[in-house]
Amino acid sequence: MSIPTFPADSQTSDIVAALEESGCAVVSGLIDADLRASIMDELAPAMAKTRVIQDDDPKQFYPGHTRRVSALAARSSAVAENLIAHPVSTSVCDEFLLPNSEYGYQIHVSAALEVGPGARGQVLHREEDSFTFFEEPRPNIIVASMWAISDFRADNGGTLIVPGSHKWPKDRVATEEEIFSAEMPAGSVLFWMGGLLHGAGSNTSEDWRYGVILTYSLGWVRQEENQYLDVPKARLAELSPEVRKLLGFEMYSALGFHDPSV
Ligand SMILES: O=C(O)CCC(=O)C(=O)O
Repeated sequence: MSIPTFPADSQTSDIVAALEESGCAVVSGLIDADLRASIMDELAPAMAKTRVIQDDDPKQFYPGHTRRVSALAARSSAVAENLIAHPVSTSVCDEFLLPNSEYGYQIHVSAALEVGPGARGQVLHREEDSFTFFEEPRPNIIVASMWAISDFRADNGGTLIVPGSHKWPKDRVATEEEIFSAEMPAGSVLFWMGGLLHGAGSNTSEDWRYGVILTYSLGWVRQEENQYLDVPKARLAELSPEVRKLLGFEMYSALGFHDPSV
């Protein structure tokens, strides 16, 4: 098994079929250099204020020589307007999440992730690991995406993926031969299912790897990232209704009412 790769004009049904089978898929050529530059410019002030983890503690989830900035809907119009509701992402999520969440799905996590020279590989994990109520393999709860803002290579920390592991029982451990690096040119997106083993790769190069992770979850589960605290009301008013809904600012059936007079 390997990571199936598709050009930008591919049929959603082909991407969905690959995701069902392998649990992962790359779609290349989706965002241009200007948009990538705008994303990096808008996130640069927050990135500059973020400490690069210096001392690597192998027990820590985030390896040394990496940094991350979250709350992307608040911080970047380029991400909010172009990536969160990207039609390729929403068509993939429609297929996998709507059957388990009839009123819609939501952003689970938004973050820009930089992997610097010298970073070790991240421990392999599943995005759905918080949902221990369900036994593996779980029903589809999460679809994850990673936008390549820089090139992703095996030597600069490209995401490690274990194709097929979304169908594995909990305790099966991946062998070296089963782990693949998601190599993709800048402008591509990697999708993977929430039950798939993955993690950031090690960076043995001189370059920083720059990705934007956007994960989507069923509308009735708790989001990993707290959008209600991270997106100020004034900023919310600037976002499109589609993006506001994706951030979780619309009721899901009876869930999520509030009193606007407070
Ligand atoms: O940076 C990557 O390639 C993967 C990151 C990841 O899986 C995480 O931080 O949960």
